[in-house]
Amino acid sequence: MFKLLIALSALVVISSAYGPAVRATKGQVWPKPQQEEKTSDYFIVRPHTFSFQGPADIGCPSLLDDAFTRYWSIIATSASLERRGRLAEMGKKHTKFWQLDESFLGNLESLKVEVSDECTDDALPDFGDNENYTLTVNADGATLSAQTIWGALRGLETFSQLIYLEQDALVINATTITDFPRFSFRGLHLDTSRHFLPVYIILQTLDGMAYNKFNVFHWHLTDDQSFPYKSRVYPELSEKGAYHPVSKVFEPSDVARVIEYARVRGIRVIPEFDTPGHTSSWGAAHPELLTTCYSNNQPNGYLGPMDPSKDTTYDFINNLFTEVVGVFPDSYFHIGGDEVDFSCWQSNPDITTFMSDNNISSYEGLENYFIQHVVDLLDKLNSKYLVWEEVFVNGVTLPNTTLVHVWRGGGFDTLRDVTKAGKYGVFSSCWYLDHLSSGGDWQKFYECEPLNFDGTDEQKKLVLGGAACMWTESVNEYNVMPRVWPRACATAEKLWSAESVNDFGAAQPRLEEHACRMNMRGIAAQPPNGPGVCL
Ligand code: CP6
Repeated sequence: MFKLLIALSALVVISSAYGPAVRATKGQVWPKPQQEEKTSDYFIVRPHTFSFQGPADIGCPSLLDDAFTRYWSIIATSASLERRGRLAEMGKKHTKFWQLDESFLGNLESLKVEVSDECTDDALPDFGDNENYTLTVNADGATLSAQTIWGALRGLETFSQLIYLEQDALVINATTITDFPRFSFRGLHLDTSRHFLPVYIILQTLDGMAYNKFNVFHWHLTDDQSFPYKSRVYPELSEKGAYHPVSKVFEPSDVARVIEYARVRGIRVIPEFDTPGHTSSWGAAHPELLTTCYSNNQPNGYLGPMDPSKDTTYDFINNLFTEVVGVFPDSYFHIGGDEVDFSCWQSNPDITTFMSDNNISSYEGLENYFIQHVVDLLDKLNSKYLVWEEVFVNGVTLPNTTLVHVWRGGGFDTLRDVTKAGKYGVFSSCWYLDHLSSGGDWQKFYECEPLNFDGTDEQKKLVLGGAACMWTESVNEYNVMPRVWPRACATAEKLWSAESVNDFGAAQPRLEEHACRMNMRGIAAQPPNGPGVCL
């Protein structure tokens, strides 16, 4: 009997995937700063006597003041929310009073913020901006110095994460941080076509991005299933192609709100209008844009990718993209180019004639013809672009400003080829947020090293960063946040922190703290490490 019990309990242990709960750290920063020194000396932060102090003569007072307001609220409400949880946990009204000891440095009255570059309140974050900052908290007080306003924003995020609750008081340790991003392109990609996502979800996503120092919101606006972008020049695209012409569309004011919300957080918004594939929804209002598919020499009722043989296709794209380049202030535009299904082109006799008339001998060549037109058009509009990797692999001539977005399996070899050709690469192959496995499921994201390919230092410098991708076939506003967070945090740390920050076991307690911190700030992040508790 006794033996049986032992055997049974061993079975239970073996079949249980988890050990003891991962204990969260306190006041650790995610993503991990490049250099950080801490001592046990500490200040108490009392939100109602604490303030941020900016330079009196700064050129971008609103950008800085708005950030001060956001971070003051975060610090102040984290105190009350955290304390409420604590008191409930302790089952009593008052916890032990703070014990003052020789490490106590007093109340922290302020964080002094310095920005050395000129800035203006309408500044736009851009490719290659300096985001460095230094933060010191010592007996003399607290100072944050940055070259740019964007670096100051990153430093404010770090400062807010250094503060934690200890015995019923908010405290911050004496700390010296020198920090800068490893990669300049740190993206989150969100598909708002497979399921419509309301603006409040996008704004929450941008909050989550700021908490993880992401700086590019890649907005996959349109796809086969719906066209939610309300265009001024072609309003019929969303009237007919959105899931609902009124409630499932992004009005111009919605788009403007997203762009501004992102901008003040130092986040660029890069829109993607995927062509020539993934465009079925465009056909609801404009079937003439799409290729008629044939079976047995007859139209079979299906429409395929855009019809590359008609000048009217390019006129249409020209009008729409001229609008879009004007609406989105970023210098880059994502033109898609992925997963074009050649079978419909193949079936259509007019396309066959067009190809022989124009000496185009392959369907890759035909796609290139199409993309070349779109690229020429964007060049005229003075817009730079990203393309999905197929565009590069198929051999389209691209200027060196193009960013090739590597997404397929075998991405390391593609990055090698892209950079060998002197093009910039952006990496997503191992960061698919829609792919699930059991548990916290971020280890595989964390253990993916984007520069793990055969190439020279020069080649590796051409990898600008990457993006975690949220495709929304099975995701809507009710499950998108916990699916993105905290798993995207793993990507954020790969893209910000030093290459040597790659120890999953060491990251677990920090992500445990960070996910709880995001919960406290209103982000529905799921638990990262299995069993545990937020205190
Ligand atoms: N939708 C679009 C998708 C994908 C792509 N483009 C995709 C397909 C398979 C995987 C990941 C993403 N769902 N428009 C490719 C970029 Cl594994």
